[in-house]
Amino acid sequence: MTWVPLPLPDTDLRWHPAWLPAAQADTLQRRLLAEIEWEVHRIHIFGRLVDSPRLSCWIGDPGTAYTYSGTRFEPHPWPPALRPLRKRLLAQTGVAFNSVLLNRYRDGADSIGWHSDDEPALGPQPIIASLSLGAVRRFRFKRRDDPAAQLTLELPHGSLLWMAGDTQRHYLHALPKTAKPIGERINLTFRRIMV
Ligand SMILES: O=C(O)CCC(=O)C(=O)O
Ligand SMILES: [Mn+2]
Repeated sequence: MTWVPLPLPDTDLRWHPAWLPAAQADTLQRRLLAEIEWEVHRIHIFGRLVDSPRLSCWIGDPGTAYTYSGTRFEPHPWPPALRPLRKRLLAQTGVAFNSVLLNRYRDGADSIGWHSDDEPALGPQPIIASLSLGAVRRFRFKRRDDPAAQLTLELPHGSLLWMAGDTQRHYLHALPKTAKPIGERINLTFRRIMV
């Protein structure tokens, strides 16, 4: 598979703007909307427990409980719609992802704030494969020790973004709110929890 490298110093960042053909991406989005038990995750922000501004579901193999933003999530089992994707990722990248966080942004008011996916359970150099479905949203990186060092991407339906190496160590990322009238988007971040 041919990745397009993304030019951000001290990262291993690449993407595939059309990893899933549009028809497959449509079907997958429809199935996930219907089959996933979408939940509002309660997370800690600045010491307060709040509803996150999106819907989510943590899925994984037994033993892949995930703690982020101070809350622990037990994994839901893999739904049939996701099993072939996980196999395809293994075949194409050699990485045996054992979990995936699904986020559903119902409209432009849903978002995810600046963070990095650097939980200890992901190891020192987390490998994350991020699949986007639905409305195109802006995804931003900024360097921790130099906030002027930034990269902005528009993540289209069916695109796959690869974050590895020291990406999480040096950079934060976010999906900001938008005032544009915009439809639903689902994002899947495949991860490997060290069990
Ligand atoms: O929705 C996205 O593209 C990113 C989601 C994200 O950063 C996360 O789940 O940690
Ligand atoms: Mn993230």
